[in-house]
Amino acid sequence: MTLARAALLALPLLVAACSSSSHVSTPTIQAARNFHVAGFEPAHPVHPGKSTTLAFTIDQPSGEPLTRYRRGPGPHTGIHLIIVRDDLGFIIHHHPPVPADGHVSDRVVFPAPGPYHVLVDVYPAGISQQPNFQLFENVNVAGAYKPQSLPPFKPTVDVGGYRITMHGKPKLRAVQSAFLPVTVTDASGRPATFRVWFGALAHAIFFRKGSLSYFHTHVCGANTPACAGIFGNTRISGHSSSPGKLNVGVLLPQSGTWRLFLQFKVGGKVLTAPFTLNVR
Ligand SMILES: [Cu+2]
Repeated sequence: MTLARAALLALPLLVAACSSSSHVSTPTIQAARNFHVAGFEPAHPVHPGKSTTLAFTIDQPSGEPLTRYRRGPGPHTGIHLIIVRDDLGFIIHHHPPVPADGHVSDRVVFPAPGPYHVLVDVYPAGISQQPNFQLFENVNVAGAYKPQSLPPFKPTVDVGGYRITMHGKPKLRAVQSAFLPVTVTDASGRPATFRVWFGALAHAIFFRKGSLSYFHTHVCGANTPACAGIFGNTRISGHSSSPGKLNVGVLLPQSGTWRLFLQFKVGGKVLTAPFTLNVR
């Protein structure tokens, strides 16, 4: 493994501690070095707009497939598949079920041509020193690809008939926790009612432009057991106690330009609101 690759691996693991519900102050990169993705499909370029089988097994250091995953309520279980195009123009977020033999198979529609970064966030059972870790794959989607540059920060995003507004321009600094106040209203201006989706009221997924470093927090409510996560000694999961309001916790490890994909379920559908954030 090259040094750069090792550093890349270490960063997502460091921040991954946030998405754990246990107390983590000394993250380790050991597990990611020893576990790996086996038999990944698709092995060849695929076509945009077509349902594609994405399949793999996580192999343990012993060479045996990992078959025991954390289960139960809350978002910190099983396998999370988070796929972004390298320019952060698209995101796909699935929690595919893991069958008894550990062989995961999912159907994915890649929306447009280009290179995609496939992040597998793994929550194994019975590894107390490390609640989760990430592994990576790539998929090439055939066709003409021109990377899109990220738009500057905009406080308001309209998606799926809803309006998502971030209040106050965020002043973010690397390795400093902060909360971003967000409101969501429907077409008539009424506060949206959030439904629990993958164990949380909202998922805040952050990727850094260029390096694709990753960070993930949740917004929890009264009806989301095991949702909160702790990073070091800092509780950074957000909370929502009234309709239409989300307080999004953030703690980014590096300066740079980040894309936040804020995802939640309202009116029977999952919406994704992207925001560009600058971190000093
Ligand atoms: Cu999540």
